Amino acid sequence: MAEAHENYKIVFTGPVASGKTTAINTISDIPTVSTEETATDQTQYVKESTTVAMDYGILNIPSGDVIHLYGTPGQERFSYMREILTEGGLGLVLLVNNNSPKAFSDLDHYIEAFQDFINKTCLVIGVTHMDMSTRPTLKEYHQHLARKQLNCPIFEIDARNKRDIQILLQVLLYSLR
Ligand SMILES: Nc1nc2c(ncn2[C@@H]2O[C@H](COP(=O)(O)OP(=O)(O)O)[C@@H](O)[C@H]2O)c(=O)[nH]1
Ligand SMILES: [Mg+2]
Repeated sequence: MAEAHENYKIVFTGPVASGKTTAINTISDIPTVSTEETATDQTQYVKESTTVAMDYGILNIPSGDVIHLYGTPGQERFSYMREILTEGGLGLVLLVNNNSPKAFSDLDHYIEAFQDFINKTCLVIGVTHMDMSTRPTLKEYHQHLARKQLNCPIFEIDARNKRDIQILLQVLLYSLR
């Protein structure tokens, strides 16, 4: 009889243009489901289209287990989706865009919004767009998190780079053990 394989779920979150859709596309073994729609609120000034509902992809890992990848919607008016998307999730990948003047306040906002889920599971942070803006540095992120008594893995990543996303997910899975 075939061995039963597990299904896991990991949630990607972060502000608009932090790389959630790209990260899930980069790593997924199936064509991703992404519900993009022309933005109607203030995000239209940032990007022409944005994810209104969620992103979804699948990652098959060598053990035969399957990781389901969910990206949260960027816009605040879809915040009710958080509860649904995090239900039964293993952990949270929080992406922040270093090429944004709001990088730290975005970080704080998402940590607070997902506080209950983070307390129950675990968190890794990926800082994107460091090729476009080198400040804040990773050290400054660590100092910022330390002031909030938060100690979690944080990496410089490019959401278009498969290896970078693999490392983030591996660290998340290791911190669960
Ligand atoms: N230069 C650069 N572009 C990136 C990086 N990560 C993602 N992007 C690009 O940033 C844009 C926004 O990413 P997207 O996945 O749509 O963001 P989302 O709104 O969080 O889903 C896309 O054009 C990505 O290719 C990065 O580290 N550096
Ligand atoms: Mg998106």
